[in-house]
Amino acid sequence: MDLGRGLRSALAKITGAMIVDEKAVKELCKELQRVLISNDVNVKLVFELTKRIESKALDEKLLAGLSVREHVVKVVYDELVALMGERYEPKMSAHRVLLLGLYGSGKTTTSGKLAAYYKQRGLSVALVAADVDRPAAYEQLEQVAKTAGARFCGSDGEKDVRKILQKCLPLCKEDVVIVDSSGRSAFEGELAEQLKAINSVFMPDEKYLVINADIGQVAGRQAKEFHEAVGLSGVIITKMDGSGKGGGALSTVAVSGAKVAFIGVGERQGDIEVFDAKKFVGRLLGFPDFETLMSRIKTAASEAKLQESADEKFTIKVFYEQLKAAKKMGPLGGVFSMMGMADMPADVVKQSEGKMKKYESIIASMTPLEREEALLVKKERGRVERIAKGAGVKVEDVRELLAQFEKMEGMLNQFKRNRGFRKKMEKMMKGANIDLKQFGM
Ligand SMILES: Nc1nc2c(ncn2[C@@H]2O[C@H](COP(=O)(O)OP(=O)(O)OP(=O)(O)O)[C@@H](O)[C@H]2O)c(=O)[nH]1
Ligand SMILES: [Mg+2]
Repeated sequence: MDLGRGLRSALAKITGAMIVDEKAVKELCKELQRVLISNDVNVKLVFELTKRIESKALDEKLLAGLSVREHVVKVVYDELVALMGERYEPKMSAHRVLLLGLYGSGKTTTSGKLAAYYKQRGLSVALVAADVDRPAAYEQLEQVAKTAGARFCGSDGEKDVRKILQKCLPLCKEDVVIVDSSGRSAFEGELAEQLKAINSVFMPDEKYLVINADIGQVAGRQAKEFHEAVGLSGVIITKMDGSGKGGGALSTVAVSGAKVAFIGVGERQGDIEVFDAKKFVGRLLGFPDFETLMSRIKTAASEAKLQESADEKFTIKVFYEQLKAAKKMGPLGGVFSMMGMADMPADVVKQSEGKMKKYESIIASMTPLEREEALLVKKERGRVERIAKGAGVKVEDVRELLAQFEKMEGMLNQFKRNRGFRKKMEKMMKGANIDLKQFGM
């Protein structure tokens, strides 16, 4: 399973759990272990992480205003952020960049991406072709430079990297000078010699190792190897868009001591991001940052009076209101259970704006009684036809709305049953002198 989806479904278990107690936290940790390990995160790291989550979730004092559920989500979020590293600050003044790495890792593509990145921020850029081994590397970089609007310099056919640099450095007066270097199938002596030669003539301020996310955990070892040989200032992980192993690559690089500087998220020149663990984890979990999540949950809850609706009679009208609220929350629509109510099924929330308008006119064509009793409409075909006609939609549209309503009603009933169960639990806990409130419930 994809890392983000796996993490979201693990967390949904806790936000949707009846009781957030030790057992629920342990189950969450097991689920996190499964998801992270299957995404190639190092087993030892994963166990350390879940051990910390368990102890923090259960022992740490709650922050003001957070329920136990929110506290646990926050602990998980903080620990994942710590696992993935930190935020990188790229230099925004004149500097020299060397890109290095194995075959096909994305060095040449990344040269163009960085060029575009700095150009967009007002710095002039030159690209220097110092890959002396790959056939046509010169032409490839020339093309890349053209696309990015950067100066290009190289010496076609020249095999000595020193000579290339001695020719190009005096010519390249741009703010940012980026050197693209040769790849190898594995790190070895000849490549090290070449990189050392570039190092001594070019004297780069930044040495970025370019790594393909596909290699997963091996990324950490590779970063260490290259660092020991030539010294790195950061790592760029490419192909984060297509790999299920990105989490593994990021986390092992973070513990190897190297910093993740940028991530590549596609083949085009714009597909590069400065690495920011918070943003990255936030996106995996489906929200931009934790504070935003909390505040949006709270506003949405009060706006739509969602809290009460779990006990109210569930009618087509209430359904429509909730659907609107869920759509408004966007990717947060799946965290209703955090507020003590049933999540709306994802496929129900996915209605297009056009559909929403149709639903609205369907509801407007219903009699007040029909709005209260959906069953009436369902049972009598005549009503469905009348409503469809009145709303100017097809009979199927009305049926679809009814089907969606029923789906949500089913979820809600299940949720309510759980709540009934919770009441029973409360009674039992009372007998044992345990107050659920101490768990924020
Ligand atoms: N999807 C995706 N593809 C990428 C990304 N970065 C690079 N690629 C692709 O990966 C392939 C190899 O990229 P290059 O930039 O040529 O790699 P290189 O490290 O210069 O390779 P050598 O010069 O052979 O050592 C190309 O097809 C790129 O389009 C990325 O972030 N996402
Ligand atoms: Mg290349």
